[in-house]
Amino acid sequence: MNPGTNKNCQSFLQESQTRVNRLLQLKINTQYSVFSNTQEPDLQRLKQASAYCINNGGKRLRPSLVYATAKAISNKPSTHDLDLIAAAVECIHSYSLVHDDLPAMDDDDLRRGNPTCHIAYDEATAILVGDGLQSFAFELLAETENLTTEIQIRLVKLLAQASGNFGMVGGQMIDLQSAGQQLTLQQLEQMHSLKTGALICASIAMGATAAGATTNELKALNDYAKAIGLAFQVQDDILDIESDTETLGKTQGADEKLQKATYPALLGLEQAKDKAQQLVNSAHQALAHISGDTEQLHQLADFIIQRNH
Ligand code: GRG
Repeated sequence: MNPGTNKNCQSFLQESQTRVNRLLQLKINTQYSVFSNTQEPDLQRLKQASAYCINNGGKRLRPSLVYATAKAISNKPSTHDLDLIAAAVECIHSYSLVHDDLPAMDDDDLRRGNPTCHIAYDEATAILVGDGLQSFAFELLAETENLTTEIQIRLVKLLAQASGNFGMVGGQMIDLQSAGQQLTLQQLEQMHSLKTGALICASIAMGATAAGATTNELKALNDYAKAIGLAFQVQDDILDIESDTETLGKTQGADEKLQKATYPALLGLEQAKDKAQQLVNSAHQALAHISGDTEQLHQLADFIIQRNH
């Protein structure tokens, strides 16, 4: 955990990690239990590789946002349903990292401090792991038990839109196309709002939707989400310069090596830091419109720019 992180936030993040990790482990085991009797070695390899990519020490920021948002709105959703929603979001995130690391994309060999999936296994397996995690996410959403069908469908739509062509996939495409090119600040912002911002926004919108948020609450939370989503990316760019490979758990300096447009490259390091802080300030302001317990959302906003990996 980061040395600078508030103690309450640390324990909340740890609690969220425990909850979502337990659910994911249980569901992966259940999913494959039907095959283990047949001793099917190829599926065992897929199971092992999927577990490798899911259980490798991610911060679980997006699940934490699901939990914190739901708490800010109501205690309506059951613990199990929230765990399923949090796990679904994390599966999409983990799949995106597995595919992002592939040679055809960012071509990285280190992720969360371990060899990337295609290095530990092989490229074809890594592609299938990502594909499987993506489908698994929607299966988990379909397993929620105490939500109305209308809410379930809204959750499916939120996650599909955020991860699809007009969300994460589209953002990744823009990112790949723009390597080596000069982007304006506006273009950079648009790319990140799709590539990483959309899934962060969806985590918050999904927690809020499951908890029965009103239109006004959804709007305030969307403002919060957009601000922390962008702050997250600005901080990621800063860490790529200031941190080291061991702390990051991925290759430091990769942005520069791939000639990626970044906030520090466009604004300068100090101004990038100011921008991250301004975004977090506006996230705090957005929460003023929510009357429930927003303490954890405030802490997560701070964590996003205090994190060291
Ligand atoms: C392959 C369709 C497709 C999309 C990939 C999200 C993404 C799009 C690529 C990730 C590239 C990257 C490293 C972006 C920087 C922001 C980011 C998502 C960092 C990793 O997220 P964390 O810090 O990771 O939440 P952990 O490991 O803690 O889960």
